[in-house]
Amino acid sequence: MNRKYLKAVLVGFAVVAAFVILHYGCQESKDLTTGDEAGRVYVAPGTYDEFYLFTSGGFSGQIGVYGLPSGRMFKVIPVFSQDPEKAWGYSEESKPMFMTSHGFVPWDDAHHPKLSQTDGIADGRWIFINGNNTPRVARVDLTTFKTAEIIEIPNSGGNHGSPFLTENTEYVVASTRFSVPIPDKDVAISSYKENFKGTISFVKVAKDGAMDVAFQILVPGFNYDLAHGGKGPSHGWAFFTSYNTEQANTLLEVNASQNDKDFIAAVNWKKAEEYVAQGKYKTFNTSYFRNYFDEKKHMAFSEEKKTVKVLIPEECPGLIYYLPTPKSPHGVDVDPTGEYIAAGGKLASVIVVHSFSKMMKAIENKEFETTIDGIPVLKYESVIGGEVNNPGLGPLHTEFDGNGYGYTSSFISSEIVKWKIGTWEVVDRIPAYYSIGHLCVPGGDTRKPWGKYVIALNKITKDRYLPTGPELTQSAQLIDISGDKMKLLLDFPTIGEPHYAQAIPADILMKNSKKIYPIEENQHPYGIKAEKDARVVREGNVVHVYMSQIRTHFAPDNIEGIKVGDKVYFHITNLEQDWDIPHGFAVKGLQNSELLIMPGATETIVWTPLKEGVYPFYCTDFCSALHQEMSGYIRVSPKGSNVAITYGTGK
Ligand code: RUQ
Ligand code: CUA
Repeated sequence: MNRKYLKAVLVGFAVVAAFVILHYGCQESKDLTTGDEAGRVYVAPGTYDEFYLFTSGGFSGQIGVYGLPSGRMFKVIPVFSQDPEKAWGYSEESKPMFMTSHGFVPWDDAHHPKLSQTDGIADGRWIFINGNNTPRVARVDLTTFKTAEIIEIPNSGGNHGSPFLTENTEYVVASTRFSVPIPDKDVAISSYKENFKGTISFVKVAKDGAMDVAFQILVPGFNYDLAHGGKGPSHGWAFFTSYNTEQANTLLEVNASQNDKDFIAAVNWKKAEEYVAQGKYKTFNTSYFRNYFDEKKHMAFSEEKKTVKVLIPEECPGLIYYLPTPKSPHGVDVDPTGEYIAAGGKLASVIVVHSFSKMMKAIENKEFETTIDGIPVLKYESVIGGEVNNPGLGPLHTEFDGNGYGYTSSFISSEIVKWKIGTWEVVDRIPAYYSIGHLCVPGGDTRKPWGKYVIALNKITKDRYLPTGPELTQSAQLIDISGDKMKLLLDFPTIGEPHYAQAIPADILMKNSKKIYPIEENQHPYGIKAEKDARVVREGNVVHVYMSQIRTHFAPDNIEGIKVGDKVYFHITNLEQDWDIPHGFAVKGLQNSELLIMPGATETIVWTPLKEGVYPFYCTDFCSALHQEMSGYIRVSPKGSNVAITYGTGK
């Protein structure tokens, strides 16, 4: 090695060492400004370098999990769509998660991931996401990165303005994108104005995460688009944008773009709670499903609910107000202080920012323009806090950095515009490639954003990536916001359409990540705790196979006595108790999907053999050096045959 080279290496080491010392030195001086009994703490901006990014899959129905700043994808969490890789929606245990009042619905359009909060700060317990098409809200457990619950929203025509939260995750909100007859009935579409209504729903979230529709508010038949909960002084309120206040039912692109201003609905949900407690609601008969996954039984359960409490604004004064907002507003975003409510008017030439304190004064002084179906419309001049001029064309969504700035995505001019809260001046702008929809600052819609980055979530990527046929990837872009000027760092493609995304420091989730399911806690009725309990039981033409897996064999791995047309249930328990040792299962001709069973879990797949013969089965996940040996045979005999059930391993 020559001297010059050695010197370069030594200098390199010194730089790395200095970085490590600085890096970890600064991690130690974490500013713990708030905490709770579960040990969740908020750590000040700038302290964290690594984040998890959760993106919505849009029409894929799932959630993508990425690391920041690398932009590398770690996982797709199956939520609303069947996923044969994980048997989600194919295994007997997971099928109930897809139950709705319309039957088994194995797909949805997922738009807005939203991290649970304590005290207005993301706490890392769960992430929620809405299903837009067959109105639903899902809750994903962030210890397992697995969908834990899906609840259907009744009396809704499409759940877009969802699942935004109140400050302590008291409620998940859901507002209907499309107004419909409520309760739904067979009427002429042209009777829209007299028959169609909207609803704004509040879904209670219990301490353990269980969801239940607490109440709904019946609102005029507009299109309700997005939402955000208040925080700090505005805690107790939630805000919902609406468009199509024209109440058009055809050619909306023209007919719903007539009015100069539409509305943000401000809902006083604490007041709503009082009205509910006083019994001032109507009980509507309906049907909706709540599905949840039991981690001990390793299976999902479905329950149908039949009634819902509905509040009527006319009968509940003070419950809801309209803030006039130009023009066909889309996003509604509340700044970290809770005072400012920014609206993204798709067709507006300014970003309108309402003031919460002015709104409260205007309510007190009854500064109303008019009243619609019992909902007072406040005077625009009375509630306006500021207008950001020259915000780009087609402003949609705003996130905040916690340092006094808002960042707004502008779809048509394809850029992010940075503006100062209070002076409302635009201080910086950066192009996005191309046609940005949502954007995300880690914690950027909470009381204490972590700042550092803004992630642009783009709809179109023409010429940015290699062509892949008629459809090109969607993408995200990572932009550094730690200085005065925004700096583009990285592009990365995303799975599905990233409508919205949320990010949280890696440290908060990492330490809670579950490694295995303890086998002694496995309460699956068809699970087994040891290989000696493996067996095959015939009940008429139904056969239950109680099977185990451990490196590197199945028990049993030879099965005879199965007959053509039998309904064979493979109940497979993975006996491993080591992190990251799932085993798979697939048998030739299996008509649905593989199983991928986590350590300590039991899963079931059903198979109906249609032809006699000998069927190999095997493990699909490369689990050890002898993975290829992890296999077996099933003998299938003709329908009337008298081959007895026999089974075993190593005999
Ligand atoms: S939307 S691009 Cu579904 Cu949230 Cu605004
Ligand atoms: Cu088990 Cu491969």
